[in-house]
Amino acid sequence: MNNSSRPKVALITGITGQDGSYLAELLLEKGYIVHGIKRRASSFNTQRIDHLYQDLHESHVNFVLHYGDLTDSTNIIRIIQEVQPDEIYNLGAMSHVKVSFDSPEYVANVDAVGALRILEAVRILKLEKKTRVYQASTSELYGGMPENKNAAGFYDENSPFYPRSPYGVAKIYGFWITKNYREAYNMFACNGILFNHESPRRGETFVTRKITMAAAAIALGKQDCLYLGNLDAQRDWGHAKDYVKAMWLILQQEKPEDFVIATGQTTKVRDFVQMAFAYVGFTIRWEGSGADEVGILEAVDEQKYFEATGKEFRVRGSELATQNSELRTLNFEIGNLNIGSTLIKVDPTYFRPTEVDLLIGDPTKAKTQLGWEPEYDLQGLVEDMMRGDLEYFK
Ligand code: NDP
Ligand code: GDR
Repeated sequence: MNNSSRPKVALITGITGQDGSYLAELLLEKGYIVHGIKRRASSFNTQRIDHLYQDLHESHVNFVLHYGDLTDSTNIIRIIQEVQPDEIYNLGAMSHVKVSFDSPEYVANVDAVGALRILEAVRILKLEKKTRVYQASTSELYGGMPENKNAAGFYDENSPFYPRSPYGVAKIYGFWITKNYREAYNMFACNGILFNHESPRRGETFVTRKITMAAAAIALGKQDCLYLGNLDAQRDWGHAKDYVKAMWLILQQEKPEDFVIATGQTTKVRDFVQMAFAYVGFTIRWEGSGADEVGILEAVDEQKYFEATGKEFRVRGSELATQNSELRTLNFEIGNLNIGSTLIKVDPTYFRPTEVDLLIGDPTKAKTQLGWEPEYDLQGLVEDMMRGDLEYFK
């Protein structure tokens, strides 16, 4: 609620995505009326927010969805005019870095010009004094250039940008146009420069979710092998639930400013693989190198495996299987899994034409100025994602 005790009104683009869904929950908890823009699709795209749906025929509706698209200015202007939001969170984007190499022009239209369309709509409607705008900027702006880290070895609010993908290049326009509208028109428009954040709701083609889904499916005998790209890429991974809190805090400040949101820790993709598989008791051994590298099941902690899956792990063997029908059933349930099985293979299809090798952010400004503190560490994130995916596959 604000001073006049009228509930605040927020508009979220990208409400059907990972962050949009957590942010909508957070704002509803805080008493906001939440409006969201969803795209018309031939199949359902609202799974992450279905639990928030309200029948518009009910009396006290505080969650409303509008059909729209960031490529359509007239639609954006009309929705903002109708909603008269106190806060806009522009989270809508084609957010997959690898896919941005396949559809660069579309990415520019949505991720770059889309941000402009939001800001221009606020200006055209003369809402500059009323409406605050959050722009979803990203650590991809830094491009992982080692020479651009600060003296302590982190990327912070003052580090230079060097984007390495059509996605990063589009997002750099979004960053600067937000800053320019702040300076040119005195708008309360801010960038959150968020490092990677994940959750059980993460899209299934991003690397962390791909790994946790595969670890769960392989442990349950529903998948044989996981194909990955660059195992040595390093990312600063946090939990999306923590990061949407920072988005809100950024718009509650007295002055509009930009903030880095990160954990300050970086981890290799291959180590995230180890952590996810360790949740089901598996140890992975790496063999080979480059495109020929594989991950092999070296050992299984049977107790951990049982706690995570509810199944007993037994080394597969034809003698055992013929002697004992119970074991035969268990072996059947866990498919072809065995000590020595190749569980991970590198597939160069997933390599990127230009890669961001390492990202690590310095969240000091957010911690001191916003009072932001994440609740999850990486281990907590992995556990949350593994629990979700084991549940899903069971
Ligand atoms: P998701 O990919 O999960 O969600 C993207 C959202 O944007 C979806 O709701 C999607 O709709 C919507 N969208 C895509 N294209 C359009 C369009 N043309 N018009 C309107 N909406 C569109 O991303 P996240 O939730 O992970 O990220 C949210 C934002 O934060 C994005 O802008 C992303 O680039 C940025 N970001 C994300 C980080 C992360 O680690 N997650 C880190 C830093 C920045 P649909 O469901 O129909 O596809
Ligand atoms: P990223 O996330 O590109 O950092 O962008 P992603 O999870 O796609 O990749 C992270 C790193 O893992 C390597 N990798 C793979 N990536 C994918 N997707 N699939 C694979 O099989 C695979 N194998 C290795 C990648 O090469 C990369 O180095 C995310 C998105 O949410 C952006 O929208 C956001 O802006 C940034 O995070 C911060």
